[in-house]
Amino acid sequence: MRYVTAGESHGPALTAIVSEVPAGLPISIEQINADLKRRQSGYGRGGRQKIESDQVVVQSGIRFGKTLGTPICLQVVNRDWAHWTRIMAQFGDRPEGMRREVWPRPGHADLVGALKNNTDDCRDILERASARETAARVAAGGIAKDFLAALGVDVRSYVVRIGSAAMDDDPSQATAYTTGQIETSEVRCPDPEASDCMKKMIDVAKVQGESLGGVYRIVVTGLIPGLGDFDAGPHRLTSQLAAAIFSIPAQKGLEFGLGFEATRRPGSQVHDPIIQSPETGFSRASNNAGGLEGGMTTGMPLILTVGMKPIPTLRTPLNTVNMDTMEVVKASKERSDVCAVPAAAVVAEAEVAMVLANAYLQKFGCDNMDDIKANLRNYLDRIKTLSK
Ligand code: EPS
Repeated sequence: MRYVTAGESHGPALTAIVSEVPAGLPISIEQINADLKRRQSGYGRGGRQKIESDQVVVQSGIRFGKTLGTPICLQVVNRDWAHWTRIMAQFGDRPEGMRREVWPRPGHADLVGALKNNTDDCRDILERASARETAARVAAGGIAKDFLAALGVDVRSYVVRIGSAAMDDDPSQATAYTTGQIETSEVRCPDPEASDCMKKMIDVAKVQGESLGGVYRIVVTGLIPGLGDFDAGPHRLTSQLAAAIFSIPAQKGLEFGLGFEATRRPGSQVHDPIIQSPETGFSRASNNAGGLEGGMTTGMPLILTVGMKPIPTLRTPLNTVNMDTMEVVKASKERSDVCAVPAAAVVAEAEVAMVLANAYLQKFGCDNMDDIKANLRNYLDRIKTLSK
């Protein structure tokens, strides 16, 4: 399963084409739209989210609620396009006197993108570098999530920290929280007290013209052992998950399971003892590894902890250099969010789901859901005892 997205932040629409999807997979458009809404929500979002109300339009690949095994084209309309038809016009000459963006924001793609692509207007860069594109990823990831759900796999996320406001939590507790606890919080944090602190922190940052980053966890349950491979670097699920997380703008850190804490402990307090029973087959007595050993899933929950940097657009901007005059000036003040950590976690769910869906398809075939499920059952029976 692969996806490609197209679309600028203030263009007519975002598009995702998801290909190599097996036939016969039930698709929940309601679930995809619910995820798009979750991505738009979260305390600390800016004015743009009041304009948009993201809903997916399916252009191909689905019939009577199930996939056809053909490319699925998904579209999310940009309502804001109505205000940008002149600035983002696809054809015609640039209108006389139209402002160019020549005040690149530190931390954003503006400057390096402009140097690289040889443009004197950072808008040519920032329109695509904008995190608006992640709406298309969430739509695409919805297909992967439906595929995983059909195989009994659940992907969720919650926020651990925003700025310096954190909940008291460690990765071993990551499976303890219910969807209700997470999603009723405006910052998607299951601890109500910590949620309030995070919201206060966002309020202060907003007044100061600041932005905030934070930390969130991705938790995947229902996985089988043996997804991914140990035979080559690119086949390791660990490297694929890391690439997927770092493909999301502003994600700067990633820990698996116990993460960096494992580097402080001796081996006996890090590795998870192996256990076995006729009912459950092989398992682990603990899950410090976060569900991965040797680049493969162990069958224990997959636990990723991700760090996001603060958004680069500041209402109290940092110094930059005017690209026309080379004078020191303040960076441009694009309308922006104060904090998008709760939203980034939803995007990461989609990215992780796409990696895991691919790992299942690689292992069990990819034509249709019935064959995949039969292959999966056969595999699970075999690995319970390892007898041939
Ligand atoms: C973004 C700037 C803001 C954000 C945007 C990412 O958009 P605008 O310039 O239209 O105010 O709201 O994110 C989204 C639109 C979104 O849907 O996530 C940026 O510069 O990266």
